[in-house]
Amino acid sequence: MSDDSYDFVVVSNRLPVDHVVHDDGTAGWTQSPGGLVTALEPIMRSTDGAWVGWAGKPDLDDAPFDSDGIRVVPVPLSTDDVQYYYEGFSNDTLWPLYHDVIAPPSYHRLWWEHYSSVNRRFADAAAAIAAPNATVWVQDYQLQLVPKMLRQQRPDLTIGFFNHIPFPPYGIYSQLPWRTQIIEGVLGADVIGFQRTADAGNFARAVRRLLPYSTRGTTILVPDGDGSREVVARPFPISIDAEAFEELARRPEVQARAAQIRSDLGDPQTVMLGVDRLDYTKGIGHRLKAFGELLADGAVSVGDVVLVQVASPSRERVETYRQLRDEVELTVGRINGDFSTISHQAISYLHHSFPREEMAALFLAADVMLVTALRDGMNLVAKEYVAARFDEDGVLVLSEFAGASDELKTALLINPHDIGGLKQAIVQAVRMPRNERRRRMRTMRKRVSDNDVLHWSATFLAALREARARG
Ligand code: GDG
Repeated sequence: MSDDSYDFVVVSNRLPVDHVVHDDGTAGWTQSPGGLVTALEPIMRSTDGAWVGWAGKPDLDDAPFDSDGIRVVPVPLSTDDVQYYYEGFSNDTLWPLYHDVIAPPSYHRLWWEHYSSVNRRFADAAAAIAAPNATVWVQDYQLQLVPKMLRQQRPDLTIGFFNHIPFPPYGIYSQLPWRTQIIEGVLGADVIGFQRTADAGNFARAVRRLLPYSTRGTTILVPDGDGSREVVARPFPISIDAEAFEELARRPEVQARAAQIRSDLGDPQTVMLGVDRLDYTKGIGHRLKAFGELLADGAVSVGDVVLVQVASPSRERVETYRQLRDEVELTVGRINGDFSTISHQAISYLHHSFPREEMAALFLAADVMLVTALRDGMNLVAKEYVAARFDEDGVLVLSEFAGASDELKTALLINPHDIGGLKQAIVQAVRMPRNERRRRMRTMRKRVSDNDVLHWSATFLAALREARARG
């Protein structure tokens, strides 16, 4: 290892730090501690790690620097790159396509050109700092060409790729004009991780349809020189730092805040909660429809029940997201107009982001958590709710289209398209006896605590070590 090369390199679209400009005009960096940072921090520190990614604003060109024991290597993006690679190809082509075309994907050759050239820059940046025989872990759908580009430059590296979002069935995936290039890009990795068994299966089927490679179980044989290379493609369901989340929820000030939230809401019998990025994959409209109908039917009534919906702002420069915001806010306004009283609102709608402490307090305050995604890689909110409930109370209503439903089987599992079924589940949740709530929550808590995010990263990295040992 030299001063400027690293044995473990993570490559992701966004860096684990945010670029900020202070009031006095000077610029700096703040930590943005997401789940990925928590998962990778220990290994980053113990193995001399570097993180390659974008700082989140266009036209910055900062030199690499050290942040809390991690080497941070910014990849600059121009305004055009942000528009075409990030907002365009990543968020308006791949995101809707990979989420079962819930919204129509746009296909533009100019966007693809930027996607390829930006992926090339990420690969070059990683290749330049990886030590001989280093391990490089590439994250997510924005960077699917990076594994192959890296391998071409640096065959000595062990390369992992993890897809945080679903991988769609071939009938949908095959729409993509660049479907073969993307598959070949990902196959540059030694280990390819997905959230669910179904995603790994869809990927293997796409490989078989598009390329003459043989697959055996979770192994794909990719031609390499005169022979072939074994690529493993299998599920590694991501998770959260469950212990830290529980610790947060146990803090006296967070518990006091939870009680305050309930009292501010007028001490209803039932607080229901939704927490989502404002994204069309999250099924917010379906949830509102079911709740509105329950109010209209008289199955639940304002004063007894309130729905708190946190919709954190997301991708506001993409037109589909602007339309979604309009639709959601129109529906919330209609339901509140029809059912709220002077003293009680039907829906408390919050279009902001909150600190983690406030999230934990909301989870503690909520009798029923509604996760009604139409398609979701995992859904960490569901796991956070479970981790926060050290009191073994609370009911999780969970879409079977979220990856989390593979593990959280004692949630009330629903099909969000079946509004009748969703309404029944909400009523069941509201009426569920305490011992049934406890029994279901206990089982889910054990699962989330046994399979936390450290388990996730350790399992993936062990698979990478096995790949390296195979040679
Ligand atoms: C993608 C995949 C997969 C949300 N609002 C606030 C806030 N959040 C936090 C939540 C949670 C995270 O953001 C959202 O994670 P999700 O998993 O629910 O969803 P995506 O953002 O779509 O994530 C998803 C994930 O990647 C990981 O692989 O599970 O399927 O789509 O942690 O708590 N946090 C704070 N304030 C907010 O207002 N502090």
